[in-house]
Amino acid sequence: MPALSPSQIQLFRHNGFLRLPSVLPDERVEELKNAIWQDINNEVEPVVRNADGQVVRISNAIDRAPIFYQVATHDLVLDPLESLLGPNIELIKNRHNHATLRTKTEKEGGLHRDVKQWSRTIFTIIFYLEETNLENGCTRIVPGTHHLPGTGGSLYDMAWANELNDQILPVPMPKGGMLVIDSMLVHGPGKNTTPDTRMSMTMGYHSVDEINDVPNPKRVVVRGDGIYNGNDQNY
Ligand SMILES: O=C(O)CCC(=O)C(=O)O
Repeated sequence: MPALSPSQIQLFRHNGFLRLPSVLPDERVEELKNAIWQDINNEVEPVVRNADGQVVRISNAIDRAPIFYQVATHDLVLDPLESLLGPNIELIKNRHNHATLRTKTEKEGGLHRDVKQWSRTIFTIIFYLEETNLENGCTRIVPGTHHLPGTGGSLYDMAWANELNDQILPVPMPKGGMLVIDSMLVHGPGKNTTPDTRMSMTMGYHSVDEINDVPNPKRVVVRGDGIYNGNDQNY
């Protein structure tokens, strides 16, 4: 049976986001958090630092401890993704593929998209490793904006975005919860006003490109096959 119902799929396509129906098992979340803390504390490159020099992001997550890849390809992730992307799915190594710590020091994250054009969109999954709410800066989205025109410039630069400030919605999530968004959806993290951390991991996925037969080392087939269906072999 498909992991998502036709109504859930339709809502995702209409609104550009969907809370995945399941929550990751707690022991997987704890294992992942431990691995993230270990690499943050040991400052294992590549990392991103805040203005105080503190490591707040570890990049290239899936080439770190096996738990990163295990969570990114868990059945609770790939089953619903299969409902949205079909049977052949790639994990993208050069967009997202990071774990982030948001603390009181960071400003509210700017609203942005993850890709420039709707014909090249990907699907982003944000894995919440701690509960997120209004106080610790849950993700903010503007529903339906994945249907608005693409951008030629910065992913933060959308000429019409200011008109939509009143339409921003917060999306609180439980620990272990997962939010899938169409990456054209305007979104961004809120401000963490608490003394605690707000830890998350972000991954990007795509259907296998059936008309590309050039192996792409920045993509990993995580479900199904790397099919090729170009017509250059059957004139
Ligand atoms: O954590 C969030 O709320 C947003 C994450 C995000 O936009 C990203 O990782 O690119």
